[in-house]
Amino acid sequence: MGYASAVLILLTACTSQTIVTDDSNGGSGKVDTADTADTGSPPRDLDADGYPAGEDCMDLNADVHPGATEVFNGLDDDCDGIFDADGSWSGMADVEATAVYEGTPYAYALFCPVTGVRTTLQFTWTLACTPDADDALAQRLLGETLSATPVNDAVEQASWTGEVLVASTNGWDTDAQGSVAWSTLSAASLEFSLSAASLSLSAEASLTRK
Ligand SMILES: [Ca+2]
Ligand SMILES: [Ca+2]
Ligand SMILES: [Ca+2]
Repeated sequence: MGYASAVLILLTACTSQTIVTDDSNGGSGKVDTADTADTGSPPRDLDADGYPAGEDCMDLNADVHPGATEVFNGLDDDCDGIFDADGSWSGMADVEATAVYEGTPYAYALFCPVTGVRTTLQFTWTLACTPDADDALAQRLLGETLSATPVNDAVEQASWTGEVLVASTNGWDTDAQGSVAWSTLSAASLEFSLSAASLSLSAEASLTRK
């Protein structure tokens, strides 16, 4: 064997030995060419809506993902952290009250702020009227402040109906019947009324979400 042939055999032997030294794939003896490109598992997208878990706040519902349309369903459809019409609400109410004093009815028209906070299952709100401080009879009949709050603040998806507690700082209170109807995620109308021998009252307000 000549010198050149010996070197060729040696090089061939060394090359073969180098290829099989990677034994990290379980000892199969095959070259693991995927090692350098292996960056872990691909992102999960269980509902196959194009948004992987993490970015998709509900990866088991293809209707819920960033950019989806938020609707009244108790879910955060667009994954922005806000469910349905949750948030702070406010508006002004036109309130008409007629109080009977010594057989004579006295009518008052008031413009009263309403503030509320909606969470997925509740809408807590308060109306607060302040009759004319210079009108002694209004103060006597209605009080310094006349307020209204829902007795039960649990809401359906886009509506609420129930009893409203109307209370005066003069120390009396009475029940009214009311409702709130959401026309959109950012607009709602509120109304309530009562009719009793000594007091009748009606209130209407348009509310908007901040
Ligand atoms: Ca998804
Ligand atoms: Ca949302
Ligand atoms: Ca929703």
